[in-house]
Amino acid sequence: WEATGNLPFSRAKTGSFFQERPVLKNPFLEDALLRGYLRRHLPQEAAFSDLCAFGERVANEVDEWGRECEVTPPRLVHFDPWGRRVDHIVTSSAWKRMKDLSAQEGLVAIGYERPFGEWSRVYQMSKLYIFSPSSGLYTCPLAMTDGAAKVIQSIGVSWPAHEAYSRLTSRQPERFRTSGQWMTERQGGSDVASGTETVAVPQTDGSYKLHGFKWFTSATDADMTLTLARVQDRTGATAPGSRGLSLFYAEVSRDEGGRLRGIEVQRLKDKLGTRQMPTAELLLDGLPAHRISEEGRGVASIANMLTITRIHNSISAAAAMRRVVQLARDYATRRTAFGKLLKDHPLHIQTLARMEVETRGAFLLVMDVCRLLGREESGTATQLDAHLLRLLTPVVKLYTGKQAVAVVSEGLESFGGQGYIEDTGLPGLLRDAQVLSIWEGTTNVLSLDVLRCVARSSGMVLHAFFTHVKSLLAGASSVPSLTPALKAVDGALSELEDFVQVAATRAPGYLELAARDLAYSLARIYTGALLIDHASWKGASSSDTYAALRWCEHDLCPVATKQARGCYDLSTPPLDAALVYDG
Ligand code: UCC
Ligand code: FAD
Repeated sequence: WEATGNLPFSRAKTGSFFQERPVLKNPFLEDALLRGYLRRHLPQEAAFSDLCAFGERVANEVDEWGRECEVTPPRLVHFDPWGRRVDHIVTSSAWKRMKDLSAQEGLVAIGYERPFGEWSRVYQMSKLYIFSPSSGLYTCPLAMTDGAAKVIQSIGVSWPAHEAYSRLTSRQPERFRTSGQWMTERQGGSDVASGTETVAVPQTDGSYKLHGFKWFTSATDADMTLTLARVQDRTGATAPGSRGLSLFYAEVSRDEGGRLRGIEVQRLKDKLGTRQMPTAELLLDGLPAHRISEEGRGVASIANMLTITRIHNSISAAAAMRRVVQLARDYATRRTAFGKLLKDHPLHIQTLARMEVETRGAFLLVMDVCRLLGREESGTATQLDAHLLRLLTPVVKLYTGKQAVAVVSEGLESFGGQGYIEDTGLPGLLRDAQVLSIWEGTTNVLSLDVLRCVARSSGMVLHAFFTHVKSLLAGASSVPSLTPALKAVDGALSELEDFVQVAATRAPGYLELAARDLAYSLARIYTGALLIDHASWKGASSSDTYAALRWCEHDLCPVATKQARGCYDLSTPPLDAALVYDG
């Protein structure tokens, strides 16, 4: 070596080996399940060609903008050079391009134009699913914009919100506007009823001025917002609790001096992730607003927004999983260890296959909720569909939010040390996944929402669940290769029925302790049935069958397993507390 001058590292300080990076290809063409699902349910050339073209654009153009959003986070300018208060949230040019793109691609509009009838939500969410991991978190303002449009539409599009509705659902970039969703105050983000201190002071013209402090407001560069406040009576008194809350529409505007009307931006949050997007603390000091719900019907009226944003959240969760799997499987064809490519190490591929199973389950679960939403909106939903939509919305949000963190974390590890390196863009996926289980209702709060909707429907939502799962299983009963999976879901369903019967005889605290495991059981059983149903379709592949079989190896009904172990007995809370506070 010395004689030939070919010493390793002799000329280059860096050596001569450079690892090839994982390549993002068209996320639509790379996704067999997405295409299979659409071939089955929405076999429309127009949808396919649009998704394919959009996927191309995401891979070749938009993904870089997303990266630009990440490395150019928003900043807050409180004062202009001459000392005037301006509270200007400066965002990157890529963030602004995302807004124009969103309008042009109809990422909100599709849900309201309904080009494919009851399948329009599936089509819209398929676009968002392709877009989300490259969007620089622009999917967050889009979720809230969609939710606001839905609320305005369901309340009745009248003055002053009718103009807002047409802008929120516009395809013209110059007309398109986004909305915020300001619910959280310092005292409570989950317990909005106790936590909301903001008051609405009636004005002589029928409008209101809002005074309060909103502790988390995301995508605060929005043009308008929906928010909650308590209407003051003539004596200045307000009603406490949920019944005191009303829903308001407010525009974010500036006076002639360039100052925000009735708002001071206190500061931007310093966040673990979602750094591409501003999240601000806002002092509302006389914000002009219009009440759009009946007095005291604020929470019930914003519930439509929660449904939409929770579905968007679940799309983002499934999309994050899909993206990390796509990148990891590509990387496995480029990286060599122990003399062969990673793709030729069975244990590595088993790891990726497990991630794939989770991703497929999440995808089918969220798409089924989109299907139900589409049916509700196009007037074709049965009572069973309506019950399922109510029950499954918190279930899909809580389950996919948690899965996303697990799958993306595993995904990062599949790149070895490079998965931990900032400028690969990979760590951002994990940071951004972590928020998915926190905002829009934490896992526990949504588990309790499941209990509440079961109780309020007198069990009808559960009845719908059992009926629909059984019909999915019946539809696949003639496919022998799926028998083990069918047996597993069928058995889990019986266990769940037994659990429900036993739980009904117990004190209320029993169900509260079981709430999270119950929600997980609902998610796993329903997803198992969906995977089986998809695999039994005539156009399904052997991988679809394999995914269903693998999913059904999970403990599909953890609530029954833990019930048998006495985990919800009322003797456990003091023991849990003693354990937590031990020492
Ligand atoms: O985090 C936020 C924005 C983040 C950015 C957006 C990201 C979107 C995804 C992007 C992806 C990249 S905004 C803040 C979100 N905050 C929450 O989600 C709050 C979490 N807490 C809850 O969900 C609680 O369960 C509350 C606030 C709903 C509980 O309040 P109450 O007042 O105690 O609720 P009640 O008494 O249970 O319900 C009051 C009424 C009832 O109707 P009526 O009076 O007719 O019986 C309920 O049936 O509201 C109805 N209701 C619902 N209806 C309550 N929840 C729902 C629901 N989920 N669906 C339908
Ligand atoms: P808490 O309610 O204090 O919850 C703390 C813990 O207690 C959680 O683990 C929760 O699960 C648990 N817990 C609470 N109640 C119960 C119970 N009854 N039983 C069992 N466990 C319980 N909000 C907005 O309104 N608009 C926004 O735009 C917005 N953007 C956000 C952006 C980011 C990046 C983040 C992180 C948050 C944002 N939020 C926004 C706030 C978010 O919605 C809340 O943080 C969330 O709803 C939780 O509320 P909290 O922070 O008050 O937590």
